[in-house]
Amino acid sequence: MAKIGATSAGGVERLTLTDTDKQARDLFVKWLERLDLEVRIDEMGNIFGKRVGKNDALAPVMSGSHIDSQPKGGRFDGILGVMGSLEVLQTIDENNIKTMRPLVIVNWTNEEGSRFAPAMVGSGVWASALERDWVYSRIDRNGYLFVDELERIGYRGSVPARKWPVHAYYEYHIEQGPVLEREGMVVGAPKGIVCLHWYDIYLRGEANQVGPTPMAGRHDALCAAAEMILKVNILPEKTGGDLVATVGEIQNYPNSRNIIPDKIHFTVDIRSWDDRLAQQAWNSLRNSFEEIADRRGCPIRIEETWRVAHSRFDAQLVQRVLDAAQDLGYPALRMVSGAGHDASYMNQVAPTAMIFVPSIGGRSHVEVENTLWTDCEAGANVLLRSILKSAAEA
Ligand code: HGY
Ligand code: MN
Ligand code: MN
Repeated sequence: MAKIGATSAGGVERLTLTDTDKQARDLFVKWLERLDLEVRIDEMGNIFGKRVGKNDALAPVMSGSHIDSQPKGGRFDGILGVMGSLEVLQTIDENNIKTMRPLVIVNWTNEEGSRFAPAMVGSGVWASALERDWVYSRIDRNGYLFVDELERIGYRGSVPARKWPVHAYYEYHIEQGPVLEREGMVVGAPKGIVCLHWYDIYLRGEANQVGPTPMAGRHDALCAAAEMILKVNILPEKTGGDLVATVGEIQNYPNSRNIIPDKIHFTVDIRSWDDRLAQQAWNSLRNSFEEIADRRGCPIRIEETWRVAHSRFDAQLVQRVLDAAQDLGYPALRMVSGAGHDASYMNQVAPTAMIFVPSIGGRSHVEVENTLWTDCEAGANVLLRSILKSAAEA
């Protein structure tokens, strides 16, 4: 899989709905068919592979994650959970195990939200948390429409992207942070995922020639943005708690060294386990943005693009992950996920838990993202055990 979209520095670039996403999807579907799974693709391009159970009328146990990546992303984020689930199904097959409940593996469309915002739209529409046609209408920075790109790569399925009963959902994923490595743990069992708030900020200034235009009276949109971006960065220090706040993306127009910038777009990402804290933080940020915009004569437009409340996973399933790790002799830690995952939405419609393995150096969303193969194997073993336990439940 890592050959598809491979970058020169050892990472991958498989932006959602691009040709590399398509190539990876096609390979994934081939592997599903090789396992004689019943393959379904829904209208969001989510790919499901189903293995029948002895009592096929029972709600299935589902497991999966995402194939798409960040630009210059890592070889493990998302794909580890897809390949881990595939490995579990292959292992069950090789051992001629017939589970009571059917098993379903899934690849969710556009978990990353980098090319088309927001993130997790495949699982979000399936879980009825996001509206399909709104997602279809999203546009990337080159003006491409989500639905056109989904059509173009041939993954706009006919099956409605609408939830059906799921007995348990497991998502296997790298931690993407420093905790497991620092604590010397092999497996992480997140108790849940923080809330995620995404905002888009648009500023208008007044373009002019940089030479003759006096400093006084300028409406420099990039300076207004710079002041706002520093406010975002110092916010967590002021609020305290586990809040994180980041500006990751910015477009400056016309971006010419000798024109005063007059159009800016930048993004704000705020996260916390405490939804109230995140909301308060945003309220105070929005007030300071408006004051800066006013003082600098740069009108502001704010889009509240996306919000997902913090998700507390099913305590019994989280304990099952910890027990499986313990049975297998892997040191395990209960923790919180600072990264968003499709499990946030799945948790709204089915009992959900995740399995983490360490990220070397705590790095992720970078080409040097890496995890020991022995840790990958440990996580897959815990996933296998957890799935088999849930699949045997009446
Ligand atoms: O934003 C996230 O945490 C995830 O990569 N979508
Ligand atoms: Mn991910
Ligand atoms: Mn990611």
